[in-house]
Amino acid sequence: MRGLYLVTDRSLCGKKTLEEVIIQAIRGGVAYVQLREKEITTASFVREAEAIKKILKPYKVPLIINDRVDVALASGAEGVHIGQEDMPYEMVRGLMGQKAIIGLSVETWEDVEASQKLDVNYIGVSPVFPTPTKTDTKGAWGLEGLARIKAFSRHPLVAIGGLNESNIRDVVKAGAQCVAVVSAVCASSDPEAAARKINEIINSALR
Ligand code: TZP
Ligand code: MG
Repeated sequence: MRGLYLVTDRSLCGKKTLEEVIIQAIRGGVAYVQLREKEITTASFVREAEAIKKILKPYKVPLIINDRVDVALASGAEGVHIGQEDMPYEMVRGLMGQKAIIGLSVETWEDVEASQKLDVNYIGVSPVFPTPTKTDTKGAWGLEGLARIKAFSRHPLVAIGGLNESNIRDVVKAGAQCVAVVSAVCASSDPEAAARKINEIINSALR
């Protein structure tokens, strides 16, 4: 996992459709797209996932579904992102297969320790900074927490929460090779330019 990871939020897209935002973000260099839906029906979620899967295919950008293994399987998505209260990792792996990308959010140090035993593809360090986009979190890791996880964990880290042009360099320097954003791209008036700029910051910090 490396580069910019877009997590979607249709409520932040303003007048644009989610599809438009995703296409623009891909043109700006997004490497992974996670479809995150908390309020739509299963029928709509599956239709949406299939449509986005078609959009991403020519760009070879993997589609990751938040929480829902059934939606991932039904839409042919490459991966699933699970939280601590979702289906347990081993079951997700059993259903999705060896090649799937499976990410797991870590919110506490106990979560980080427990993740060492799991063959997840990445852990989502959640949240790095407090964010209005997701408020049911257990407090923020900060740059020190991120660096502590980097020193301990065997997994690639995806940083998420409150990340934008002003702090992404520090987050990469603290140990995240992959940076996930919601509002910095979805709520931007120009998602392509926003993604391109963030991508440049990540790549220059990784160099
Ligand atoms: N998980 C942890 S923080 C978060 C999620 C989905 C939201 C991040 O949103 P933003 O707008 O990039 O701070
Ligand atoms: Mg979840």
